[in-house]
Parts: sequence; C-alpha cells; structure tokens
Amino acid sequence: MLEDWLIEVRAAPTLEALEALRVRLLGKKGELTRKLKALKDLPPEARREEGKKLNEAKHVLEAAIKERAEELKKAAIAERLRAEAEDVTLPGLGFPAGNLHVLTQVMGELVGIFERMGYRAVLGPEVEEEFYNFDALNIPPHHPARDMHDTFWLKPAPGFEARFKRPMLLRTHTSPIQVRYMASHTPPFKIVAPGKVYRHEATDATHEAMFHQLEGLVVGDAITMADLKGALLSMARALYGPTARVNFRPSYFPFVEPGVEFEVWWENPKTGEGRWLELGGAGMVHPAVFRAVDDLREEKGLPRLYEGKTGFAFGLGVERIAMLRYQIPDIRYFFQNRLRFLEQFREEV
Ligand code: FA5
Repeated sequence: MLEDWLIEVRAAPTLEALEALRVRLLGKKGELTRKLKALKDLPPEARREEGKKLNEAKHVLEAAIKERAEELKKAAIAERLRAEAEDVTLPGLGFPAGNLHVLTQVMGELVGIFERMGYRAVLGPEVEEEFYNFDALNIPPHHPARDMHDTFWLKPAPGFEARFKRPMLLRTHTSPIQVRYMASHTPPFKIVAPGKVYRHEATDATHEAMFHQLEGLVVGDAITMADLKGALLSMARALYGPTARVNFRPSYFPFVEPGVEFEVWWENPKTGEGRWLELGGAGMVHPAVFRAVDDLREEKGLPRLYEGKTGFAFGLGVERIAMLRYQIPDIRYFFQNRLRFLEQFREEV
C-alpha cells in the first residue's frame, strides 16, 4: 500500500498533479485519512499496532510529497530560465542611419559659399504664376524664348476655377524669385534662391524633367559685370580649389543684358584631362525687369525703387555641379532612389 503510494508520489508530473494526489491520500476524505478514522472500530490491541503503522506511513508519505514538491519547483524554475534565456551572442538588430541626398548636400554647400559672401538664402514657390515665370522676366507670350522652356501647365480641378485668377505652371527656372523678392524688398541686397524646377522635355543622360537650380541676384548702385565675374569665380574656387577658372561666353536670356553662359574649367582628377563645362546662365538685370517690378510695386501701393538701379543675376544647374564633382555619368541616377547609389554619398559623422 505505502510502496504503491510512494511510487505514485515520485512519479507526479506536475505540482498540480502532486496536490491532487495529496488530497486523494491525505485530504479529509483521503484514503489514508479514512483508514486512520477507521482505527476506532478495531479492538484496542490491533488499534495500537495498526495506528503506529498508519502514522508512520503518514509521515513517510508527507515527507515524500514535500520532497517531490521541491523537485518539481526546482524543475519549473530551471525550465523558465531556459525558456526566457537571452542569447547575448546573437547579433543585434541594426538601425541604419539615413543620410542627406547628394543633391541636398551640394545645394547646402553652394548656399553656404554664398552666405559666407554675404548673400541671404530665400525660397520661392514651385507652383508659379505665368506672370512671374515669364512676363515679368521680359518673356512676352509669343517670345521664342518660351519654347526653350517646355512648360508643365496646370489646370484647376473642377470647382477650383476661381483660385486660378491667372495661368499657373510648374516653374521652369528659379528666376521668378528675382521678381518676387524685388517686389517686396528694398535694394541694396544679395540673395541666392535654391530649388526644384520642371521642364516638359525628353529625359537623357544630362536632362531631367525635374532638376535643381540655384538663382543669384545682387541689386544696388553701380553694380557691374566685374562684380558678377568675381562672385562666380569665388564660387568656382570654393568648389573646385584655388586654380579653378571661369569662362564667360555671350549668350541670350531676355531678362539680362548683356547675357552670358558661364563655364568652369574642370580637370578629371584621374586622367588629368581638362575641359570647359557649362554651369548656367547669367548677366546684368535687364531694365525691362526693373520696370516690371516697379509696375508691380505701384499696383501694390509701394514706391517705385528700381529705376536707375543696377544688378546682376545668375542661375545654375545643381545636378551639373554634383555630376562633375563625383563623376556621375547619368543625371537619372539622382532620382532612381537606389540605395547602392545613394549610400555612396554618406557624410561621415
Ligand atoms: C535658365 O534657366 C536661366 N533662368 C538662367 C539665368 C538666370 C540666366 C539668371 C541669366 C540670369 P537655362 O535654361 O540655360 O537658363 O538653365 C540653366 C542651367 O540649368 C543649365 O545651364 C543647366 O545646367 C541646367 N539645366 C537646364 N535644363 C536642364 C535639364 N533638363 N536637366 C538638368 N539640368 C538642366
């Protein structure tokens, strides 16, 4: 009897099973308890002997249950430790750091160069009025220069016609910022304006439908072409080192007179070969632009300030500068968002 019970106790698989067994044997109506209760019906002689045996059995059983309980508790703790163990040798989860897009970096560097020369950086809208993008810049409706800027025109969504008081487009260059800034500021000043521009044209290795320009505008008294050349030469030296050279070729933009295209001498650091690379357009602000600005100011009730002023403006392609610097062969790489390309321009921190 006792032997069988002890075997059962030692085999109890869980603490719950052990407790059920304890109740079955030693509970109020337990098997052993009932036997103890039945002692009173025995004759005195047998009762003493049987009582002694049963009480011993009870102690042995209690001790065995206690021992098994300890064993099971220890096993449960060991199992929990095993299940919850952390493998400290596993490689951690990575949180890759992002980086600024290479064009954002180059744009920031360009703006910084001009800020150190006393220029203020300003922004203009990408959704622009035809008036600021063309008319105020001396490009009238049927001027052939408009064809050089294949334009994305905007249509109002149904119900929003009233918001389109004047024809709207995606700006084709950053030059409209010149007009916006002059209309609300008093010269003398020096500004640069970086931003995205859009042209509805076929894409190839050097042309995109969306690209970035940096506009510059300086207005004051007795500003000359020499100031323009000095500013762009300083920029070229800051970008490409003290031996950088800039060349100016006569060119035509309706909003400057005279107008130039400027190019920098660029030497391939690997082959040592050099060539002139066109970066952008520039020139002296055309009197017709100053007149348009004064007319606009007058409409707004502001004094005419620009007649008799002088100034220069320039606009350059930012992708060009980045492509030169990093020898990127195709402008389309900038906007394909391939990490293998973009991660090459991670800034060290
Ligand atoms: C202009 O946009 C004039 N607003 C520049 C200017 C400003 C002249 C102030 C005078 C005074 P242009 O269309 O040439 O000019 O563009 C200027 C530069 O933008 C180009 O030299 C070139 O570097 C870049 N660019 C032009 N078209 C694209 C294109 N599709 N993709 C990438 N870059 C372009």
